[in-house]
Parts: sequence; structure tokens; C-alpha cells
Amino acid sequence: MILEDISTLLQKGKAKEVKILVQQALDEKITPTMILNEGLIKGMSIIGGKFKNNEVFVPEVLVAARAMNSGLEILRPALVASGAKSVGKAIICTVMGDLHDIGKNLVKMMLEGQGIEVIDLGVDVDADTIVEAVKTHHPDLVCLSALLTTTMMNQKVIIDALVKAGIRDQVVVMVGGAPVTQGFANEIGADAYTADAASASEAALAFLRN
Ligand code: B1M
Repeated sequence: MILEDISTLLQKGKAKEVKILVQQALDEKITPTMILNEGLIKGMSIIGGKFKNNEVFVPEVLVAARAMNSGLEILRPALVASGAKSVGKAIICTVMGDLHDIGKNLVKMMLEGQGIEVIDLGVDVDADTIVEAVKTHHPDLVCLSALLTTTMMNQKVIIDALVKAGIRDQVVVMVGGAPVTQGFANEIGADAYTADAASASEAALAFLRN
């Protein structure tokens, strides 16, 4: 079946083929939501699970995510037309002083794979930019990545700025990155810490369902 083929090809990172099959599925009048859930998201969830269990590694996840994005490119207009809504909205960035973006990009891709709309503010993002982005975009989640022991404290600076701006309770703040721990997340007042991208998307979905 075509949806299974989309899922399988996505897992193999075959972006061009995924694109063609998504278009073919649309031409066959399969609903955009079905294509998204049973094809693209299903494939990405399988890859996410394998990544978590160390059965596949970063390069495989990156090519699968690229294939997912290629499929989404084709699907996005049809999804909007059919009125399907994203399950929630997240802002994501790597915090100020920090240029590492591979983990952040993986978290973004996993969130998108769960149907969450993600606004990516990039790397080296300061607290004022986050506060402004929350006021402008009204996200459900703010996702902060930090890879350096010298920049992880900037996650706290951002949370403090959200408190000062009076908008802390409007968002769920999720933190992660190699030096970050659950203890640190508790200390700085984050709502969630996850160790990897797949768990981050699972936690995000759990927050959005509650
Ligand atoms: Co840098 N670097 N680096 N680096 N770098 C580390 C982080 C380091 C541990 C290497 C080392 O010394 N062993 C070390 C930090 C030491 C420390 O602070 N304790 C380090 C250093 C020192 C530096 C520089 C200071 C080096 C220098 O210039 N002297 C410099 C700093 C630049 C800056 O940011 N201001 C620097 C620069 C760079 C490069 C630019 C060369 C490059 C980054 C390229 C890029 O990102 N586009 C780089 C790289 C590649 C690394 C290592 C080798 C790999 C990081 C990576 O991408 N891992 C790294 C060593 C290492 O980690 N082993 C290192 C793969 C990625 C998938 O994992 O990002 O951990 P990660 O993300 C994971 C999880 O952490 C989690 O999910 C991801 C996937 O499962 N996760 C989240 C991440 N964000 C999350 C958010 C969440 C939830 C989970 O919720 C919101």
C-alpha cells in the first residue's frame, strides 16, 4: 500500500521517492491527514524509536528527516486546504553564546514529525528575542538547547526573562542538550528535561494532549 511505501522510503531517507509518492497519494484522493499520519509521521516515529534504542544513528535520522520535509513540502498546501490543524506550536532555538545546532535541528525535526508547528529562531538566541517571539507567535512550547557548560545557564536567563515579562505561565519550557540534566532543569524552573530528540517530541506531545 502506498502509505506503507511512504513510511518505508522515508525511513530509508529517499527524499525524491517520498515526494513522488506523496503527490501520487494526493492524486489518488487519499486525504492529506491520512498521508501525514499513516505515511510520514508513522515513518518518522519508527526512526525516532530506533534512534532512541541506538539501532540507527544521527546520519540516518538526518536523511529521514530530510525525506520527511520533502514529503511535507508537497503535503503542506493540501493540509492547509483541508483545514487540518497542527497539534500545537513550538519555538525552538540554541541559547545565546552557543552555535551548536545539530541536536536542536534533530529536536525540531522530531517535533515536526509529531505534527507540531515549529518556529526555529536559530542559534545564539538571546532572552529578549525569545520574549518577543512568545508575544508574537503565542507558542505552546519554548524549547531551549544548550551544548556548552558555559551556555546552559542561559536557559535560566531566558526563563527568568519570561517570568519578568509576565508570560512564563503561557508556555511550557523544555530544555535539553548534552550538559543539561533533570536536576539542572528543576533548579532553573524548566517544565521538562529530555535527554534526546525522540523523548523531547514524546514529552511535547504529552504536554499538548493535557
Ligand atoms: Co563543540 N563542543 N565547541 N562544536 N562540539 C562540544 C559540545 C564539546 C563537548 C566537545 C568537547 O570538548 N568534548 C565541548 C563542550 C565542553 C563543555 O562545555 N563542557 C565543545 C566546545 C568546547 C566547543 C567550542 C568552545 C570549541 C572552541 O571553539 N574552542 C566551540 C564553541 C562554539 C560556540 O558554540 N560558541 C565549539 C564549536 C563546535 C563546532 C562549530 C565545530 C561544531 C558545531 C557544529 C554545529 O552544531 N553546526 C561542534 C561540535 C560538532 C561539537 C560536538 C563534537 C558534537 C555536538 C553534536 O552536534 N552532537 C560536541 C562533542 C559531543 O557532544 N560529543 C562538541 C550530535 C548531536 C545530535 O547531539 O547536540 O547533544 P546533541 O543533541 C542531542 C541531545 O543533547 C538532545 O537531543 C539531541 C539528539 O538526541 N538535545 C535536546 C539537544 N538539544 C535538546 C533540546 C531539548 C531536548 C533534547 O529540549 C528542548
